[in-house]
Amino acid sequence: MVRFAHFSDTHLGYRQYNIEEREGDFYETFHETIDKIIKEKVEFVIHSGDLFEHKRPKVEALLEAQKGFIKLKNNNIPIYCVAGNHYLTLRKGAVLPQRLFLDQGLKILGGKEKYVILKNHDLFIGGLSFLPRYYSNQLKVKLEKLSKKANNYKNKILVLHQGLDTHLPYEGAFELRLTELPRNFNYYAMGHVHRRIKERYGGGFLCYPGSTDIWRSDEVDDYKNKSKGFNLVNLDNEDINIEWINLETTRRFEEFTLQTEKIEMELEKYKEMLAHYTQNKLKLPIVRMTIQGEMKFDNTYYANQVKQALEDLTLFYKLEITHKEIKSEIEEMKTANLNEILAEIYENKTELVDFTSSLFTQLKERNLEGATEIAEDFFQKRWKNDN
Ligand SMILES: [Mn+2]
Repeated sequence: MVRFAHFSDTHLGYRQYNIEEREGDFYETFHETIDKIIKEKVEFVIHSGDLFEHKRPKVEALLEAQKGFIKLKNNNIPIYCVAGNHYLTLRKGAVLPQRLFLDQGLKILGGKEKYVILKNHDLFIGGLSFLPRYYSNQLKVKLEKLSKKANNYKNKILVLHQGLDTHLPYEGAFELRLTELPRNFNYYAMGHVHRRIKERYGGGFLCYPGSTDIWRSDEVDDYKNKSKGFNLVNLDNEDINIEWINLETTRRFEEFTLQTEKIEMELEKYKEMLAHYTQNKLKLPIVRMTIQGEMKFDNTYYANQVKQALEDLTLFYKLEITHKEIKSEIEEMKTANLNEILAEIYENKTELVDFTSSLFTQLKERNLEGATEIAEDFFQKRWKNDN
């Protein structure tokens, strides 16, 4: 029986809404995770990518990571990690920031070395760095190789930072179909999707532990249902026990709706609801407030009312004023996924679809180097350089 912890998508250095406290929150949940992992007396830890928010992390983020890894090292807990999409770069000579922590027991999988073997447990841990959809054929070849190697061992773990079609269907952002994953592993330690997912696959379980903090507001629902945290895994071939460990330091997000007709009454109600944060000395929450209904006054009037009520009771609040008519128009708009649109434009020429969608994803993440690499690679493959 081997016992380990699995976490992911810590995004150290991320400063949500450009608020200093939100950057601090991500450090705090990271440290809570590390401290809880140490208490659980695991043999090793897996981190499935997006350790940092930026490809060139700020010094504060590097220092917090270092503190965490030193704690693990002092407890003799090695950490195995892969690189996520936040630092994709395939260029020769590109250096991952994780390399700073090699002396603290961190091991990078997916670079030169793609697996480690823990002989005492007859255990194979294989991992690959994130690859955009454009390279999905390469990804499949690499997976195939790892899968073959893993077959010589009783316990097999695969570490990936990729989106699967079954979990990122709408964004069209997946790089791999679930059915393309080799089936012989016992634990699939996944990163990239920020929701908490645990499902049966192949010879065991496929798990996204999700991010350790709320990175984007569309994670709030999942957080409310399942909390943020990490996985504690006991593994003995196909006998697997996975426990979800929840974090307590995650700052709360609240979502409120206001009807303009009853604005004063409703604001009073929300003020009362929010008062318990201060009373119990909890971190002040982040509130998303939607105002609906007939607008007797202009937006500034409503904005001021909300400001007076929420300013002191929240760390930050976001106000959205929706007019009924606009809302119904939006509801009628058809949802479309990027790859479906591209498939239509390019008449299903997969190579072009994958190229454009990978480029789009990289640019959306402001990863110019990643986009450049994909573009250069694409043109080199298709056309000979004539100069
Ligand atoms: Mn992420």
